[in-house]
Amino acid sequence: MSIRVGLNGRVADSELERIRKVEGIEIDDLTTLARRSAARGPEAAEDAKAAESELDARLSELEALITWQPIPRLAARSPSLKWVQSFWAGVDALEPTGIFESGAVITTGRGVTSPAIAEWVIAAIYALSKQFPNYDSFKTEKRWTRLPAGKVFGSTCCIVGLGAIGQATAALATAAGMRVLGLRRTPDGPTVPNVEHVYGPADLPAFLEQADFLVLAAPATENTRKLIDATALARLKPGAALVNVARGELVDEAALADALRENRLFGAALDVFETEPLPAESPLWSLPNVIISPHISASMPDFDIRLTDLLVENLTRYRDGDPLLNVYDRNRGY
Ligand code: OXD
Repeated sequence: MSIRVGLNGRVADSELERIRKVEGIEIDDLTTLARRSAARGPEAAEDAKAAESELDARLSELEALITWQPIPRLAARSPSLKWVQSFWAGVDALEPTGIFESGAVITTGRGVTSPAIAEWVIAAIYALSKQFPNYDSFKTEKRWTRLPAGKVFGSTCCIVGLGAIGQATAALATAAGMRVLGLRRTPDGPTVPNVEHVYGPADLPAFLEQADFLVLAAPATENTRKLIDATALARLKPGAALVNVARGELVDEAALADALRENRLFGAALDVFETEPLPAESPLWSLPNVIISPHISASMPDFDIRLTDLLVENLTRYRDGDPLLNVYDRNRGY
């Protein structure tokens, strides 16, 4: 008998075909149903209700689920679920679904998009350093004003989080001639390529004081929420810049806006925010030398192929009873 695995998320047809070819697995594509059941507004209400009850019936039969977006009340609606594979590296969005308490194994998309995110970080570091956001705003005024440029080569890149994204960033930062320091939960773990020194959470102040570019690449956990608050920002050198590709929760956004407004920081590149989409009233929108992108640093043309490589591998392992890749550990928070 085959294992029934739900899929909630779009992948290219060619990749869906590869997933469906894994023997012993029956894929139930719930993507459209989940989208219909989440539709809001009076004209969608009837269809949403019908979709919701069909989704309930299909969820109740699943042994595993591959998901892009969290399905509301997943644990209650899918009591026989033994495994959930997320598209994402960070699985914090699954928290309200109750799945962490259900005993199901959760696996993440760790590593799938880390090369793209590392490229975004380095592109942002160069753009901030060379003042591209300011020049871009001058264009609208046809203004010819020269600004002092910073230098990336020889500067210090401090990376919080040395998982797949942190390590890919460290490799590119080293190639750009930067000195790389890292901070992670367990400083005494194995050495990390391209990282000169690994600090632990207790050394945060000494770590921050060295940063020309502070890069956040750690998951949102109890220990990292608001890690970069007003006190942490005050530790940074005048003229340092912040790059956040982790989660908005890691930063106190109001304190960051103050530090930028008062020119204590040189700039910031932000792909993630406390609230997404970033509300129109956020002061970050109008601050100079701030790069804002809509949580897309992971975007890459071959995402579906790389994700499918992981899905096929983990589906095969699950079927064969072998250890899964990227198992999420709730105690560590990643
Ligand atoms: C992730 C992301 O994969 O935010 O978690 O891109």
